[in-house]
Amino acid sequence: MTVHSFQEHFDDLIDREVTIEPKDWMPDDYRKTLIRQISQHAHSEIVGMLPEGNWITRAPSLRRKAVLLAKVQDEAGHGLYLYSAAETLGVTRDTLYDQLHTGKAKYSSIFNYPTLTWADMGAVGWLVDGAAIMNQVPLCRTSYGPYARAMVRVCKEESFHQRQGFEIMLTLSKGTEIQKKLAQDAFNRWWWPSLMMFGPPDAESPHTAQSVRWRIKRLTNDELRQKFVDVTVEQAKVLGLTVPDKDLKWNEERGHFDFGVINWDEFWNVVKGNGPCNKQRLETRKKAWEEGKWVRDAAMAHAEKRKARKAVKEAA
Ligand code: FAQ
Repeated sequence: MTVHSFQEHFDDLIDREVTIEPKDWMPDDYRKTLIRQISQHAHSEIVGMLPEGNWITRAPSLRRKAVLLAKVQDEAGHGLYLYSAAETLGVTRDTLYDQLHTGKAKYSSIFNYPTLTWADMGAVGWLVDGAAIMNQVPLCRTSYGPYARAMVRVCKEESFHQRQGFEIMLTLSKGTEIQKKLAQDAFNRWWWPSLMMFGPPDAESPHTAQSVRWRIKRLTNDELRQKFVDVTVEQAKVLGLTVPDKDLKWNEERGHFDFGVINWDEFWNVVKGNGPCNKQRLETRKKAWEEGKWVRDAAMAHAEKRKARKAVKEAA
């Protein structure tokens, strides 16, 4: 087969919606794009454990603590599925961690904001996990098999995460005046950064057009953002909370909500490392990596011993 016919075969699989598997031929740029997106996604999951991990010891009841702990552990699991999916493309996990720790790799802007009150646990679950699901459900049909399959399980768990966040917001918004104020304050702080999670506007997104052609992305950044706004505004009504956007208005003609202008300077500033918590998040990840070295070394030594014992047994 010539490179040309490999390319034709690949294009045909994409057109027929047949997933691309690790051993299939794929264009270099398709591989690179997947490694970039899947690894950024994996980093987001494990850095994303930090803002909520911050509240595990301060959860207001044993039930809330158990639920939050389970949710944060799920995010670690999501990171692991995603790192494994990235490894099937020929990159090592050590390389990916190194890119995260040296600041070369991106992770979602949203995790560089602080979680100031318990209500933030509600807002993060409701809005951040809500935005994550909106983006990830279409990724269950992404063209790369291992990524699509990882997303199926991730989405089931994200759905529980979103509901637990919404339930915290519902409890607070039906509580005392102070609790309602806390819920509204958390909503005010997390709304705009959640809209930024979907990435820059399509017109300024360098990767969207090609990723849509390769069926890596099934919907564009703006399409997903609009779907999120339409769904979440209705949920805010159920909570009795006010969307912090004076320009928000139902547009009969479009059949969607119009919303205000997103502060893209803030977004790029956070992406470039200058958000409120970027430095703290990276330091925490690096410290966890360094302090976990003895665990990795012990696991390797144990594996070596088992291998040696097995070899002796087989030789006998
Ligand atoms: N933050 O051309 P595009 C979660 C970068 S998981 C930082 O539009 P693309 C679960 C982008 O990488 C959240 N950087 O790029 C959870 C690119 O930079 P590069 C993560 C961003 O890839 C919940 C440049 O801007 N989810 O929350 C962001 O086509 C609670 C140009 O952008 C995923 O990763 C951003 N928000 O579209 C965990 C989903 N947006 O690489 C814990 C999978 C864009 O050229 C607690 N990823 N950039 O240097 C995707 O769907 C896509 O990669 C997008 C970006 C939509 C994020």
